[in-house]
Amino acid sequence: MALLPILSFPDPRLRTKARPVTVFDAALRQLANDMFETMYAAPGIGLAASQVDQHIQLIVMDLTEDKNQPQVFINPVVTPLTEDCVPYEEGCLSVPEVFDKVDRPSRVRIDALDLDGTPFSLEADGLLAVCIQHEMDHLDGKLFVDYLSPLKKQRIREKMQKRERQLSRQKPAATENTRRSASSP
Ligand code: K1U
Ligand code: ZN
Repeated sequence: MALLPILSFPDPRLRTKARPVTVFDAALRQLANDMFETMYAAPGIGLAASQVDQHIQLIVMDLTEDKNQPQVFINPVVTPLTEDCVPYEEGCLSVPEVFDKVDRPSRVRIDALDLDGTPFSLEADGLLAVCIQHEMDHLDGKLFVDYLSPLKKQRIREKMQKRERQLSRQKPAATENTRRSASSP
């Protein structure tokens, strides 16, 4: 098991579109396990492979406080089941310490594969519906800050860049992220 570095906004690698998974092997299982370890340590309730610079359609999630209901979604397709949208104060491990309201359809159907490549479907509402839509956006290169006003997004970008500078002063080895994100839009 390994803790993986999580990319931070505005790193341009977060804008990469994830490709479908075609091989269900030990390496995929290992990546999913490492993503769970990374998500639990953060701590978070979801993580898309895009956030750890692996651009495949793989999402891990665990919405429980006891961290005992791990869920894996591979090549997921999410279909809204209602036009009703509900606001939820979202957070993101790639935009640390920022929370804001996003409106999303309140009920969705999820069609996905598990780690063996076996298809499954479920209907989701509440936090599961919010979280899967947030993670699907990651696979599509989209972030929750993209739903906010340009002014809010700019302030968040500046806050992240300041945070990145402070972190790289404390820990010079963390400069790779800073270099890559400094020139991004
Ligand atoms: O994708 C991510 O960046 C993970 C994100 C998922 C998410 C949370 C809330 C709404 C939509 C999507 C997080 O996990 S942020 C951290 C968080 O919400 C949390 C952390 C510890 C306990 C409970 C929640
Ligand atoms: Zn996120």
